[in-house]
Amino acid sequence: MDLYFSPLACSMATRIAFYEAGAPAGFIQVDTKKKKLRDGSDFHAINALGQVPVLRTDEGWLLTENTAILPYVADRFPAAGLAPSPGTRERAQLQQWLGFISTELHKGVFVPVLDPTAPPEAAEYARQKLDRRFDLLQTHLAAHEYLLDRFSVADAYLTTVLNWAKYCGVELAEWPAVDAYFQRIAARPHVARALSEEMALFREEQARQ
Ligand SMILES: N[C@@H](CCC(=O)N[C@@H](CS)C(=O)NCC(=O)O)C(=O)O
Repeated sequence: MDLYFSPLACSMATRIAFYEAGAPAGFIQVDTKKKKLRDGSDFHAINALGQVPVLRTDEGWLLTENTAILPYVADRFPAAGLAPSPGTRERAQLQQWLGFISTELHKGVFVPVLDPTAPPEAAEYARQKLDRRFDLLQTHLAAHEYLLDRFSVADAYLTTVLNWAKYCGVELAEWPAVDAYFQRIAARPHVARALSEEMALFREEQARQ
């Protein structure tokens, strides 16, 4: 499988899933501003929206959307236990968390707050929504080590999104259980590897720009 990714973007969740699963994977870097791959080819030919992540499966078909890609990768490597079995209550709870992270945090709050082209009113509106959502996380993580009973692809996604807090003035320390969770998950060897590799690629990309 190949992952079209941009350093430190939401696509990092899938890199974490690959590393946690010990899965063989290729990584194709995308400049999401220019919509180009490193070889200069047009990323719109891969995803009409010009967004990462895109997964090219072993059969060659393309899959977009974190909420689809992450369970797909987990299901392809079941021994890693990155997602509960389909049809179970726990699997429904995984989908619930993925939906929450994707819509309520990633797109609903962090994208407008981080996007330099967002009107200040849009960023402010989104920022106002953050506290209630982080309060929900705080309550859950004060009582749970992971989002589910064990590490799952939802933790890979949430950690990827929480990693953006420092770039937009969100003080994780205001939610101590969320902060402790982020530190704990970020210290997992496979997560730490993904974070440090993508940070290096992010810095390289910044230098090129
Ligand atoms: N609906 C997509 C959104 C993915 C997304 O927002 N990707 C961002 C990076 S975190 C991106 O590629 N942004 C570039 C753009 O929107 O032009 C998903 O959930 O997978």
